[in-house]
Amino acid sequence: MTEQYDDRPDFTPYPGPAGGWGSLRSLADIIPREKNPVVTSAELLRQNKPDGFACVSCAWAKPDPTHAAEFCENGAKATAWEITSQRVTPAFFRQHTLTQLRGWSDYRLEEAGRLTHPMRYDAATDRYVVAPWEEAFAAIAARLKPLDPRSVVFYASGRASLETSFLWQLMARLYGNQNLPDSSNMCHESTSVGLKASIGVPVGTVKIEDFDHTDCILHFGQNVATNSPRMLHQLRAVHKRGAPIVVFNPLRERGLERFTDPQNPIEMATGGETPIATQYHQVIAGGDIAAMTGIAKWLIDNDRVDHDFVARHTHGYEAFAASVQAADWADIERESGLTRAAIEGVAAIYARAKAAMAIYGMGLTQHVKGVDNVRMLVNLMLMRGNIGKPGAGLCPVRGHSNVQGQRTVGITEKTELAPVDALKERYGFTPPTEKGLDTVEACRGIIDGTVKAFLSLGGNFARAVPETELVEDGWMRMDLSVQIATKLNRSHLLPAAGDTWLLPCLGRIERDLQETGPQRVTVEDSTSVIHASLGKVDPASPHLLSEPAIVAGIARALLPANPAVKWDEWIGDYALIRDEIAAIFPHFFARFNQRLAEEPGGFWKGNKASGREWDTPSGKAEFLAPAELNATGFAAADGRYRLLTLRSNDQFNTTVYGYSDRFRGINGTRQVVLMNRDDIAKAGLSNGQKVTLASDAGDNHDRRVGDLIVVEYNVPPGCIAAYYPECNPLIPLEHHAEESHVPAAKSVPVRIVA
Ligand SMILES: Nc1nc2c(c(=O)[nH]1)N[C@H]1C(S)=C(S)[C@@H](COP(=O)(O)OP(=O)(O)OC[C@H]3O[C@@H](n4cnc5c(=O)[nH]c(N)nc54)[C@H](O)[C@@H]3O)O[C@H]1N2
Ligand SMILES: Nc1nc2c(c(=O)[nH]1)N[C@H]1C(S)=C(S)[C@@H](COP(=O)(O)OP(=O)(O)OC[C@H]3O[C@@H](n4cnc5c(=O)[nH]c(N)nc54)[C@H](O)[C@@H]3O)O[C@H]1N2
Ligand SMILES: [Mo]
Repeated sequence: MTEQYDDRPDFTPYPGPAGGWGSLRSLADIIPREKNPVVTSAELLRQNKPDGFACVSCAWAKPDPTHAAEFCENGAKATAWEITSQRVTPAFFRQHTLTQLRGWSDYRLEEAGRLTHPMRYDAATDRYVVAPWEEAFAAIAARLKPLDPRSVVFYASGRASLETSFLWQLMARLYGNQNLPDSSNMCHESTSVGLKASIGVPVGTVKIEDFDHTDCILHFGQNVATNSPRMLHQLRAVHKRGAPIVVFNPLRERGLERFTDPQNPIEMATGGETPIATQYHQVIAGGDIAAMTGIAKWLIDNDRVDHDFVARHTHGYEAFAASVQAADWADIERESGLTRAAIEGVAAIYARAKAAMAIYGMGLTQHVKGVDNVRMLVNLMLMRGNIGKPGAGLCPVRGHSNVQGQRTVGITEKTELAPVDALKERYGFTPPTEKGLDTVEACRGIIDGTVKAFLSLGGNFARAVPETELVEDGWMRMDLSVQIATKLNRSHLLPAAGDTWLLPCLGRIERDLQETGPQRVTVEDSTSVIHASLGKVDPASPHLLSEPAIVAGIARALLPANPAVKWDEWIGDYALIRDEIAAIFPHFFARFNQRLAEEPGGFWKGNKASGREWDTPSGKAEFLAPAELNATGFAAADGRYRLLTLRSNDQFNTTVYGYSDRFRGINGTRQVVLMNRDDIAKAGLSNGQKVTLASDAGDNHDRRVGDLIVVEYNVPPGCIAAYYPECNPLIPLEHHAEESHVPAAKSVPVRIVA
């Protein structure tokens, strides 16, 4: 798995802006790479259009009306990746044992192409062999029936549609558990927990129109050009209006510095570029609470707090203000890595704005104090009344294209968030109320043997989670592993001791033909807008089933007949699933099908906090003071670094499209560790040397990742950066956000072993 793509890796800083010709050139590379020429024209133009398919990449909002071409470099990669002409056929599995395939890189596995047939693992030959769908459903049900429902996990990765996700949670609850961990548990769960407590909704309050009205953006820990590139259009427009964009990020991410709009012919022709960030602050990893505390301190000292809003709409201000005033500037400077003057400069910019917006990503959520990071950002917004007016608000940038929507339709392990009464009434059963397992708890169960079966609706769980080695060992002792997927990945290569099934499904771009004709599905974007998506491309194989059909197939075999639960009818017409969603969640989805028809650009599901209605125990927005300035959850020590795990510009989570992290100038390899020049010297290392990283969590468990090339890089001292998922074996399972259980992947304590 340490396979190097190129034996001559290249580390040359990237001279250009994000977007621009570089991104078009990269597109020209991608299309032939996936061996699919049709992707360029017709398919891309249908992306994110009312009559087209919702992009399978990120969850960023689609403006209405849409741009002429509402796609981006990485959306195009995701499309090409899904509709590749490469196939993983039964012949492929005749050639390769799972033991052999475990030696392949993530890149090579997925590059092999789309899965074509339902497969059962045959332990005698160590290979996947073809099995008919009905046999798969019956065998899975036979394994599950005798198990204690508490020992079974139903994981969902955030790409699956609202329709599939609804069926998934219903199947789990009818079976008898709410062990429904979601990729969101590794991602924005800190947001869901933090925002809920502070402002009463678990999601952001910003709508795309707010970008037209904002006077200032504070931007924390999100890599726009790579992970939500279409947002560059909004940021560019904000910048052109003269509104400041202040960035906090340990790395100088190119897309936040400057951007050329590849859809703007004049900029492309003249080589013009728009700077994005007005100010760029290289906060140290885990230093954001300190930086925000400094900003808050200046606002208080200079009497720039909106006292009217605070009195009318909030609770807990006095205690919060006292804690901010007690913070010492020397501590703030040390913990943030920024100077007092720099922080005060930001505060002054922020104080001038009539409407300010806060945008953030994994740089805030994936820390031991990730929930405090989120709450502190809310505190800053509340201090100046920046929630619930045009141009203001919170904008957590979600990951997978429907990850927010899955939570909306009941994928949750928490009873208080589940529609227990509605389910009970409509389907005539008693839904489980024992709290289910989240991602970290599911991993604990896999490791200690209490989880016996794992069903996965997409994703690459074993590769995405921390503590790789123990999780993989435990995985292979389970009774059952069921993987519903489009492409081969590492989680599929870990056979359970009992049965292992690999069930290939249609992708969202593909035509989904059921009894009543072609079916649409729906997704929710980062701004709570619900969109329909209609697949147009021929399925990768005639043997594929849709995700809803696979879920229904398992459910039908597993569960006793229930006249209110009409799996067959629902699969024949997904509009009926939407009627079920509307019945269970009427406050968001009343008249679901009608609204889709009335508002082809998508409909907004609503958000109380953005109307200044605070669904909290006090009925007000809560100021919640963090206990510490440092978000890492561990102390500084000699030789201990904070490791940030990063995505490159050439991957989607564990899917590695290629080895070109263009904007960061890292090409030909992912086996790198980015280090500050002084740190390299201090550690007695040299640029280009290979090192091993070892976990320094103080729990005496030996975790190592070797063969990493030291690359001198502009990162703050004490912070080093390397790629996810290659470095996941270094993350202890118990190194997670305290309240949300999001693995703390943005500051992992490690040592360097030369
Ligand atoms: N093309 C593409 N698009 C994607 C994805 C993908 O892998 N590829 N993944 C999708 C998913 S699931 C998600 S969740 C999102 C992820 O999108 P992002 O939220 O952008 O996640 P990351 O790329 O992991 O890291 C975000 C940034 O946080 C910075 N950072 C790290 N530590 C800190 C810190 O302590 N403080 C601050 N202020 N910044 C810090 C890093 O330097 C990096 O620029 O993107 C989604 N979109
Ligand atoms: N160290 C570290 N670890 C991290 C992170 C980090 O920043 N650092 N980020 C975390 C985050 S934010 C997330 S969201 C998780 C991601 O965790 P996951 O969501 O579990 O992982 P992905 O890599 O997105 O899943 C990729 C696989 O999904 C399958 N797939 C793709 N499209 C479809 C589809 O349409 N249907 C089905 N059924 N399957 C499909 C393919 O088989 C593909 O191999 O990782 C987390 N892990
Ligand atoms: Mo994510």
